[in-house]
Amino acid sequence: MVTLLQARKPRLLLVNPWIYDFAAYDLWSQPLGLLLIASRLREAGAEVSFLDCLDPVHPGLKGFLNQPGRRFEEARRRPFGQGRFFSEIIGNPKAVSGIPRYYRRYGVPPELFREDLAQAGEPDLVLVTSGMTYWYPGVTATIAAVREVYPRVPVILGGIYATLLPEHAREFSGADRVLPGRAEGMLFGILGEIVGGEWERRAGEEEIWWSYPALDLKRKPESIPILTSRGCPLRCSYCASRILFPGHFRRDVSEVIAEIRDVSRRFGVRDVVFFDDALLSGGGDYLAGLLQGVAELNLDLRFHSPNGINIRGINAALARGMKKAGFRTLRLSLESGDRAFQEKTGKKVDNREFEQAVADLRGAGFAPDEIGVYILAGLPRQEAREVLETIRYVQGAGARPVIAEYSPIPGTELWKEAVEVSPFDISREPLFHNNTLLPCRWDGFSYDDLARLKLETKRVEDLDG
Ligand code: B12
Ligand code: SF4
Repeated sequence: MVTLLQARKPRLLLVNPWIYDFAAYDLWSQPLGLLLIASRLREAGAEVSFLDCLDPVHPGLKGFLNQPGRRFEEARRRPFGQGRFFSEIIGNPKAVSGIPRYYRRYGVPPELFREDLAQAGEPDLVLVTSGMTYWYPGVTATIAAVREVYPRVPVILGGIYATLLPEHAREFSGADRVLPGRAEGMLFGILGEIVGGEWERRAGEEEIWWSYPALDLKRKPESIPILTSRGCPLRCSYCASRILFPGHFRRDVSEVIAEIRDVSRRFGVRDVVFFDDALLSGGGDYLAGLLQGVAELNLDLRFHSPNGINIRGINAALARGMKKAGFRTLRLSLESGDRAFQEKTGKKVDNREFEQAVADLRGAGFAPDEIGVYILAGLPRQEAREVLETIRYVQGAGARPVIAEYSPIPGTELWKEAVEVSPFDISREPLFHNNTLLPCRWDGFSYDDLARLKLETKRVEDLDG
């Protein structure tokens, strides 16, 4: 436990930055890392405030829609806590000026953010988080807006972009300090340096922060983000998990059940969303126990795993438990039905295991359309034909293919090959990591191929077979 040993509480402002992208949909999006930090800082004695540039339910948004000369799109919320962000079309950055898609700022208009900043009052320090590497222009713009209002206040940047590309972030984000890695174990030391005060930390504790994220800082929590684990024991060649969180740690199941109970009662929300890298690694018993424990609470919840889950962990008992508990969004991580692909990228699943998992889920009562299966498209030297075969294979197995376009990630095993084959200069410009661009496109897998493959996934006639 960290405690602040001084009378005056430092005032810390935490900011979730804008997303700048061609497309961004709010699939239960949460700045979970930042909300965990907020909770820890408060427990330690700091005064914490939070501004969410992405806030889709900001009351000030209504006044903006019909402004002449600006092209806004309204936020739309959907019943399960996801939906469309508010956005504005802005010009494409130079590097992607040739891409015939509208580039947008997702989140509140800058005027509104600056007003909110001014109202929040001058803090001692601003902490900004970051997501995808190719969202960095949103981070830079957010920090610039903070500087306009509070030119003398130091800004620290952390999060996924800051961890995967710390040097780039140091050069381009405008932050005073870029702190790669998890906040655990380093944030309090840095706070001592910047805002002063003695932050006492007892050695050996808090290797991982499992506190409840400070959802009360959000205007309207619409879902419950849950982490049952951090990291992943596997090493798929396209994935950054081991860079972002080396090792694999799981929480005590009773703690997670208590968190779901407390948060759902406190905020009156029913949608539980798993944010784990690898929810089912180590098998399905953990999730089966969790769902059983939650079912006994009679809370009438809905469960979602928009991040794919490890197919190997699914068995008939877990499938029945998932159905009974109210699993609504289910995504299995197959990635490809091609055996060579499975061997080459990390062997996280094979086709026999996939077919068994789908049979178990169907046996438990999930309809084919409810079993979404991620298929990775656009890996270096991957042929469109292979993705088409996987689409047909998934449909034939009685599930629904969902294409996930590959985003090359620095530091991963596949990165070097991606740099070699990409027609874009991905090692110099993170904007080219954007999956919308199909960064590793080539003659054997073009943008048109991708469009055709997406249409193929919509074919439903095979599904009820
Ligand atoms: C859950 C998840 C999702 C969810 C929701 C994401 C969200 N934020 O709302 C869903 C399923 C929607 C999703 C979608 C996608 N995702 Co995703 N996702 C993740 C995942 C598994 C976990 C993120 C998370 O919340 N972790 C838990 C929190 C607690 O960790 P954290 O935010 O990193 O915070 C810690 C530290 O970073 C640090 N920290 C954080 N902020 C700050 C601030 C300061 C000041 C400091 C000091 C420290 C600090 O301390 C925190 C506590 O330890 C990550 C993998 C990962 N391990 O991060 C991939 C990941 C971020 N996703 C990735 C990708 C590619 C995608 C997709 C493009 C996939 C696709 N092809 O469709 C889409 C795009 C989404 C979109 N366009 O909107 C990539 C990123 C690629 C990139 N180039 O940057 C990752 C890294 C996975 C991978 N492949 O390796 N994703
Ligand atoms: S199983 Fe999932 S989280 Fe683990 S390394 Fe593979 S892709 Fe990453």
